[in-house]
Amino acid sequence: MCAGVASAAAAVGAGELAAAVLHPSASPLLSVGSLVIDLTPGFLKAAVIAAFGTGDKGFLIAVLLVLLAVLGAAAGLAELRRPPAGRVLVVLLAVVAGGAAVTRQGAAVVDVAPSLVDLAVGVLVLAALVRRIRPAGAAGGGPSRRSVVVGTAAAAGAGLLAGWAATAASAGSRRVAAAIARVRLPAPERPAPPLPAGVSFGVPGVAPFITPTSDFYRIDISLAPPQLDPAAWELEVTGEVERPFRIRYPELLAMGLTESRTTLMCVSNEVGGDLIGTATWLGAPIRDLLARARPRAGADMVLSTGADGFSASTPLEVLTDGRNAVLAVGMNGGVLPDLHGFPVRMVVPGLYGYVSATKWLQRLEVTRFSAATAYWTTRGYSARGPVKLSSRIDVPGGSVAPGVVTVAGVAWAQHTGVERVQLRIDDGPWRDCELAAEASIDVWRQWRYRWTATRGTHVLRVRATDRTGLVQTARVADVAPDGATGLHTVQVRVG
Ligand SMILES: Nc1nc2c(c(=O)[nH]1)N[C@H]1C(S)=C(S)[C@@H](COP(=O)(O)O)O[C@H]1N2
Ligand SMILES: [Mo]
Repeated sequence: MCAGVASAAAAVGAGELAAAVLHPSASPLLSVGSLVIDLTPGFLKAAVIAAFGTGDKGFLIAVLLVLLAVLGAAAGLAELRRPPAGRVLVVLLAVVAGGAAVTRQGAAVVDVAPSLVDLAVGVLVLAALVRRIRPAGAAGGGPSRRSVVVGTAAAAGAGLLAGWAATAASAGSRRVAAAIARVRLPAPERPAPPLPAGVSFGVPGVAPFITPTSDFYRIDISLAPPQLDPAAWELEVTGEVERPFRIRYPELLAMGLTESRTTLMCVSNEVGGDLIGTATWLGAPIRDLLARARPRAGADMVLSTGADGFSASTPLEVLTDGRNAVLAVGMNGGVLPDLHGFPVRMVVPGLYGYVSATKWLQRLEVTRFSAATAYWTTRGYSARGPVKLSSRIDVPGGSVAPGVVTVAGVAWAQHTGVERVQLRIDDGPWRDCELAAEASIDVWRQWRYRWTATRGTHVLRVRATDRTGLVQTARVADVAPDGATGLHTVQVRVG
């Protein structure tokens, strides 16, 4: 019986931990909880809320845990008397949890993963513990009582610890969510110019011109984002400067904010990949902060550090040449979300994220490339990372019917501007595509081409040319050390 309870504890703990890491809303326990809430008749829900107030969710979880302990005990007894009945019960419980997780609104197939962890850990621990309890047969002696007790306690302990870690992690994110909800951002002192009509062709399947925050790619070295309290946040501006200083969040908000649109991209983006997005950022100009600190002659780099230990080396020149390099506090009209660096992050047009886009920012150190290296530079990436001119075919994919087909996508050359996009079909000539309106040289540009598709399999390739006349190279390069190159190529079946 204890073995059953212990394996239930270990399983649930491991599953919750997996959920906390993978996708907090996929927690098997909370999913089952939500399912229970959904299935609970209204009068009972009202009664529970009346009795427990905002503690209603705690009550529900407590009930579920007690229920799980009882079912775990039953599984332990069943497994001992009639194997594999206990393991079958564990599988059934995991199926319920997995089913609850994937049927939630907005759930993805991967949300079943934490329940699979539940299942694996539950079955393994139960089988192992019961094997130890059951006499090992005529020849062997039984296991020592001590090993059973230690095993049971270890499994239960591990489960409780994992569950506790998961709960602690999500409590932190609730605190950040509350802090974000309290932030009131000022209106921009310098609003972004209105988006010109025609920046988007509106071709279905092409990435939206402004990437919705919820779809914006996320890349960082943290399993769970650092949880910073804006009331305690302070930025240190230091290094080779005449006047080092510290600035707090309210002071930063009061600096007079700029609204700008910038396409941000990860150096790990493969040719044709989607680690790229465009947002409207609200932030304080970095050059104003640097002007206040007064960099000394000879300094050529700003090393920025985030609360997760990440750092980026950004050329001082890029931060002071007048482009919209900002300490962003807002994204797409909202407060900067925790996953994207709340409360403050850097956004710099023209550079890959790993050398410019420090999230959960805490420190700006004015220094030199010859004196300091950043996180990815010590791991095989180059110290400087200007974004490479590139383009992508978003549609069509797979197969289409013969006739006129719209081929479309995006091209980018941040802080230089896209001059031209061309498409090549099979071994044909490069043909000019139609370009959408340009919002600014700091954001991507849509393109389209009306193709009369004939039956068969065709290969489409795209290439862009930037404002300086540079033509996108066909030479294939890996993402390391300074960004992938090559032409995005897609195969289309027409029939
Ligand atoms: N603190 C911190 N900032 C970071 C990173 C990180 O790991 N930690 N990753 C960088 C990288 S590699 C990229 S591409 C961008 C991604 O920003 P996003 O997650 O908001 O899209 O953040 C940058 N800023
Ligand atoms: Mo990145």
